[in-house]
Amino acid sequence: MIQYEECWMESNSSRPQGWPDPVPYTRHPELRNILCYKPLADLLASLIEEPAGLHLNLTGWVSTERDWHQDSYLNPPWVGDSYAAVWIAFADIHPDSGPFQYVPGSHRWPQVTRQKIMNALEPDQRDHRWPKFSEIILSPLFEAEIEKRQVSIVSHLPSRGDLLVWNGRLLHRGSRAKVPGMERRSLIAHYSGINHRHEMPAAVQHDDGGFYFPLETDLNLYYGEGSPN
Ligand SMILES: O=C(O)CCC(=O)C(=O)O
Repeated sequence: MIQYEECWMESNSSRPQGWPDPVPYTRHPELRNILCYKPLADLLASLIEEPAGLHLNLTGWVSTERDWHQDSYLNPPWVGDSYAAVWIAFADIHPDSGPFQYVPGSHRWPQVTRQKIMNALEPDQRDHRWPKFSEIILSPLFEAEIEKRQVSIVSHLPSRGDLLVWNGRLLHRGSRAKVPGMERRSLIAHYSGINHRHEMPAAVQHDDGGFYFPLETDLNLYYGEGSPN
């Protein structure tokens, strides 16, 4: 199991539609075709200044309801800013469905570090569930920072086919749906610079130009003894 992907187990695996595991792109060429599409690969490479390798998919069709976080502290420290994520709308997104929200400019705030947040957790909270436990501590602090700085929160309400790219330091969340369970069709993908993930197998280049990490995960954790598709 790979650490960052583990971070999403709690809030990703029980959502309807999509796949409960974090790496369906390793089994489905259709996902690789979309997410390694050359114009997207070129855009990501220009932003992080190195080719970007795909390593995480969130494919459920409701909000993750994952509260405020930055992706940077969820990753190992050596990844640094060689990181970007994309949010692709598969339908027009309704404001009541728990849209993706972010705080413009928060990528320039002082950074939360993984070391500090780990130190703040109880020893028995430092397993794969640690991002959920860290939320309990961090969400009120992020809320207070938003209040203190008097900054606005943007609800991302894309039309079908729109694509948003965000920086690993950006404060963001999957907001709580006003209508519980309301559909929110999206494909979310996370990428790291291919030279910044030495703990992962070497990235593979897709025919279309983009890269992906050929990660293996224990699918029994997500599918029991059933075979995934
Ligand atoms: O849109 C969402 O539900 C949240 C996605 C998110 O926070 C992420 O991919 O890091």
